[in-house]
Parts: sequence; structure tokens; C-alpha cells
Amino acid sequence: MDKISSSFFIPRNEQGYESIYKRIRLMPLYSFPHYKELKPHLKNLVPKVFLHIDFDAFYAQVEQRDNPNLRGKPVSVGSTTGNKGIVMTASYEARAFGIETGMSQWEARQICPQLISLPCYGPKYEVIMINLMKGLREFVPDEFIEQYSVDEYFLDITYFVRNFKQAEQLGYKVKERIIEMENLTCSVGVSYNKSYAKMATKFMKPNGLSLVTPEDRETKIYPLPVKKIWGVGTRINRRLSIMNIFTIGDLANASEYVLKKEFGINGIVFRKLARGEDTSGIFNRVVHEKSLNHGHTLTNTIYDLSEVKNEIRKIAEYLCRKLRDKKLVAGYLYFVLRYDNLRYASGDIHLDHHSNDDRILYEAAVDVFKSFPQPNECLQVRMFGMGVFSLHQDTKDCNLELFKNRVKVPFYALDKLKQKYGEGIIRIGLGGG
Ligand code: DCP
Ligand code: MG
Ligand code: MG
Repeated sequence: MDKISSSFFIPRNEQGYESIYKRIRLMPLYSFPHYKELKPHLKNLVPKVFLHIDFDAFYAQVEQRDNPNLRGKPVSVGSTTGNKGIVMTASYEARAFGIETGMSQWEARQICPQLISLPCYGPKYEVIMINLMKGLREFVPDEFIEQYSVDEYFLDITYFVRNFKQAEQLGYKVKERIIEMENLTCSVGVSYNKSYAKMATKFMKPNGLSLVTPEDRETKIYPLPVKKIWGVGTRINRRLSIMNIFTIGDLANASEYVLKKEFGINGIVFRKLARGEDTSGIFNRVVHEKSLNHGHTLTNTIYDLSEVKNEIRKIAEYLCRKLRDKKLVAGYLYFVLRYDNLRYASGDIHLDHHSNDDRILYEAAVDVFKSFPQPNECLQVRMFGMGVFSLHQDTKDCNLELFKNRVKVPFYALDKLKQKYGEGIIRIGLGGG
């Protein structure tokens, strides 16, 4: 079995890249500034300051960081290596050739034959973001941080700076800290609303910092094409251009009535975003977290029982680590398999006690797995998925309670070791083959 990757990033078969590309491009809706959040009755907007952080060529940069031979070279990270699949991202050296996200790998190779295309390893990138959260907490408390996407954060720094100058300085400090922690560069946008901050980040990519104050609105934001507005995709862009709305300024000055007639409530949202009247705040996932999920798809199917169990173990370990990072324990587990014949088998189980112990979750998942049609040469497994629910705060005693007959494992300490020295540094025996 070779590469594994997060089910969010890798297509499950050779076809349908387009639909997958669209799927991964979807914005997390929870964070989209919804009309209700925009508080239209607020005449005098409460002044706020946001930082938006977005890594430069994220996946590609991580691969270049981890392999010095790749530095300074055109590198792409895609759904598969070689010519198949799509380019998920490309290093800035590759972008100089015209390689873009969403391009087919084949096309990319035509433009740049020396392109080094690498597979994507989702969990690795996610771990970086989990670690980074800790660094960001040095600047503002948890409730002012929102992880928006796989490589983006919003920070509400309103209460931590006195003016935009200080906001800018804080932005530089955050950038420095990220380099110190992860040796990765990012770009930062600073503005008085989330939408402008997100746009500002793009102004000086890579490794830049840009500021948009209310006075800069007409000069820096209004001339931009309207598709830069959060949520305006190709189709809406097309409809807007039919209405003679091409720039953000055009949208900001368009009639609210006409926009509402054309797009419903979204028309009003778009106009408000264009005008810098986005009053949405930080959406903090930790508070709302109801479940955690993880899945991976194998490039080669498997049927050997020990191999299957090894995959289950990997997901259990990964989910437990996520739980521990959020200081949570789970009481309920859901496990799903997809066979090569595209059929699914799924089941769930209540854990005896809430836990974030790798061994407990692994064993529970194996129990569920035992009730499925068992894999064999004619029924091979392709995809694994696991979700945990009924999440509670980890008071650190739940696990210990269970370990009466078990060797105690200092999981939190092990996580720290893994963070420092890499995933391979240590692996505990989970038992059960
Ligand atoms: N990604 C993906 N599919 C897409 C777009 C992006 O899998 N359609 C992945 C690869 C990127 C990561 O998400 O590395 C972050 O996406 P960004 O849009 O922030 O792009 P990059 O960080 O790669 O480049 P940039 O420097 O433009 O931010
Ligand atoms: Mg990025
Ligand atoms: Mg991004």
C-alpha cells in the first residue's frame, strides 16, 4: 500500500476531477458572512480590526521545506503523481511558467516539462495548522481566532491594538512567529472587516503584508474585479457583468433593489461586502464542535486483514490526536468502509467511557468492522472513514479510569514528541493485530 491521503483532497477514482475540484473549492459556509450576521441596522459600524493569514503555495511550500532538493524548483502538489489528476497547488517557481491550481497535471507538464509533481499528504498539512494554533494563541486568546480553511486564519485583534499602525506591527510579529515555528512563509492582510482583510492578503503574495483602512477603500478595493468578493464565483460574476457590474466599486454603488431582485438576499450581502460593511465576527469552531471526522482513500485496494487493521489504526490515531489537541474526549464512534465494488459498510458504537485513547478508539472501530462483510481477494477495501461524536472536555481522568488493566500511556506527552521530531518517532502497540 503506498500513498494515503485525506479523503477531502484525493479523488477516489480516475474520473470526475472536475466535480472534485469544485467540491474542494466550496467555501466553508459557516464562515461566510451571512446577511443576518451583517447587522444591517448598525448605522455606525463598530470599528474592528482583523488579521487574515494565508500561507503561500501551502502544500508546495511544505514539500519544499521538507526536502531541500526541491527548493527553488518548479514543484506542484496534485491529487496523484505523474500526468494524471489535477494540480492542487504549485510553487511560485512553477507559477512563473503559468501553472495554476485546477490545471490538469498533463497540461502542467506540457508547459513545464521539468515540473516536479508530488502527491498530496493531507494529514501532514493539517498537523502544521494544528500546531500553529498554539503559536497564534500567544497573540490573542482562542475566541479571537478562526481557522477558515486548510491554510487560512482570521484573527480579531480589535482589543489588542490601538490603531492600524499597531495592527500592521502585530501582523509582522505573527509572520515572524510562523517562520520561527514552522519555517513557512505566509501573507497577511489587515483591515477593518474580514472580507477586506482576506482581499488584502492577496495584494502582496508571496510573503507580504497589506493594510486596507477605511480611507483606502476607493483606491485599493474599488478598482478590483468583482470576482474578488467573497462568494462571487464564475456564474455570479457572469450575471453581474451582464448587469454592467465589473469592479467592486460598481457593485458597491449598484442599486440594492436591483441586486436583491437578481440575487435575492445574497445580492444585499455581496453589496455590503463590496462596501466594507461586513460586520461578521470570528467564527470559533471549538465552541461549536459537535464531531470530528477523518477519512482516507488508498491508491491500491487491500484485503489482507492485518493491512486493513493497520489502516483503521492510522485513522484512530489521527482522530485521537485531533481530539487531544482540542482537549476533548469522544463518547460515540462511527466507522465506514468502502469496498472496491463501490459498496459501503458502516456502523457505530458507544464507547464504554468517553475517551481519546488511541487504543480505545481503535478497538471500538475494529469491533464495528467485525460486523461488516469481511474483505477478501474478491472484495477489496478502498476507503476508510471515521467520525467521533458526543464530544466532552477532557478532564484527563476519563482515560485513566479505563487503564486499570492497561499500561498507562502518556499520550499528551507523546503528541508533543511527535510534533517536535515527526510522526515516525514513536508508535505504541495497539494490540489486536
Ligand atoms: N487546494 C486544493 N484545491 C484547490 C485549492 C487549494 O486542494 N482547488 C489546497 C492546495 C493549497 C491549499 O489548499 O496549497 C491552500 O489553498 P490556497 O488557495 O491558499 O492556495 P496556496 O496556499 O497554494 O497558494 P497562495 O499562495 O495563492 O495562497
Ligand atoms: Mg494559501
Ligand atoms: Mg488559502
